[in-house]
Amino acid sequence: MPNWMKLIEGKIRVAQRGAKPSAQGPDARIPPGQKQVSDFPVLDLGIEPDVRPDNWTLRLHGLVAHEISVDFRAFSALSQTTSMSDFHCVTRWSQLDMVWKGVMARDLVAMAQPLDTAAFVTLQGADGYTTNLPLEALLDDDVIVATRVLGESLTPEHGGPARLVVPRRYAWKGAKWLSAIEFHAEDRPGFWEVRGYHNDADPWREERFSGGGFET
Ligand SMILES: Nc1nc2c(c(=O)[nH]1)N[C@H]1C(S)=C(S)[C@@H](COP(=O)(O)O)O[C@H]1N2
Ligand SMILES: [Mo]
Repeated sequence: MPNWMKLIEGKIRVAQRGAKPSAQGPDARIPPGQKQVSDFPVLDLGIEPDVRPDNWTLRLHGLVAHEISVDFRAFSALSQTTSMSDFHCVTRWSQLDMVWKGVMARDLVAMAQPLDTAAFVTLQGADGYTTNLPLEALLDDDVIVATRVLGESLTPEHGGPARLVVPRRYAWKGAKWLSAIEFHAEDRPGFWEVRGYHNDADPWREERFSGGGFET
């Protein structure tokens, strides 16, 4: 069994048991069932792909009028935005006031010009990871393809050179080492979504797992 499979087995078991709804905590900025941290933990499949600024590219393809592929130099020449948001991981930690810098996802989408039939996207990481979103969610004004966080370049373990950040969803929707955004007419559940994680992943509605079962 490959190493990454062992690493995720426990998380799959938890997803299949489901989670009891939690009470809202005292801090209105912390979603139910979450605890505040400040050490920005690392969470992934345990596969760190060999992507660096000199070999990274991001491709937008599928149901688009203009397929595009940008390398790090071209990406850095696009209009850069700084965006502050809170980061909520389904494993129950939240880190507030993350400051991300990069290109708004909606600016990249505008370059590719999705067809009218495009309604969902797959976000692909260079480690083989995938996750899915409605196209609409990618267009929110806080969704960013980030190359920097808290004033530093993104480290490889946090998805550098570039990763997606989707503040209104649990953090698994933000693919690290973002390598492609594919546009589809139909929704295609990603790596965790096919393994029992909730398709929508709204931390405020505590959409952790899709099964109705409760954690024991
Ligand atoms: N490519 C890729 N992106 C990924 C993951 C992964 O395994 N591979 N893990 C996701 C999960 S489960 C979480 S909680 C966040 C964690 O981001 P961090 O390691 O920067 O804290 O990345 C998400 N993006
Ligand atoms: Mo996660």
